[in-house]
Amino acid sequence: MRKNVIAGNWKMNKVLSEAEQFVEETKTRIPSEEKAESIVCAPFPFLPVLVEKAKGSDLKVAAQNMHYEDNGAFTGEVSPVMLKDLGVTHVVLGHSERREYFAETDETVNKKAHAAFNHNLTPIICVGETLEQRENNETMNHVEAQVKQALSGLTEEQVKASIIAYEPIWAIGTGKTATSEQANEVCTHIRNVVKQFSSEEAGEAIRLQYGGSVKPANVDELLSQSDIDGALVGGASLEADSFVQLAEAGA
Ligand code: G2H
Repeated sequence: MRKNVIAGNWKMNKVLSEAEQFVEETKTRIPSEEKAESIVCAPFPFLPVLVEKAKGSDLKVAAQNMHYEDNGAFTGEVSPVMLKDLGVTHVVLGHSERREYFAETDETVNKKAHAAFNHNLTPIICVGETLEQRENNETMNHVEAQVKQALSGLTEEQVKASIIAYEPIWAIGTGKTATSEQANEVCTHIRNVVKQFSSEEAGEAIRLQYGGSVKPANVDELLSQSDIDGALVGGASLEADSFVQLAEAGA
């Protein structure tokens, strides 16, 4: 009933010509939007060109971050108004790399989630625990707190439309994937938290991705889990064939 959503998070990789070539090579090979959603999360300078290139196809273009204000004296920042104006549809919020290196907090993630919905952008909200938190059995409490703070104040309809990416930090770019059972256990918990926090219907509707060293070889097993509705993929999304395989797995 929930449509899978496969998002490639390029992070700070590629130059414009490579990004354009990627869209050219993938846009006609990904599954139709009715079967699964396929998204590329690209660096800011590529966004207008990629949106234009992807027009008429089922490929959607996302940003990897944004500010929560519409405009103003925020040197170096990009606003939701700018993203919407370009034709961007989704925005990644609170990725662990932004939390670690750029002082992103649960509070700013929440402000950004509100700003995204105010401008008709779908947020992909990242949550996840460190290795230390996992070893101290703090995973569920930590992720629960992140989810509640990120979604605070959103309407039920907005919660339903949100995407949450569960990315255990110890599995990001390390080659260590959480087992599909470990990933599903946390996603089930997130869904239950959303059911209590918002409504039963919102918990059923919200889509939960797993992220952390996802690749064509492990995506099927992850997606076969009851509470995993997609993947947020870094390294394995950079290459066109690999991205197409991942997107096909979502269909
Ligand atoms: C986790 C993921 C994409 P990778 O950050 O968001 O990256 O697939 O390289 O672990």
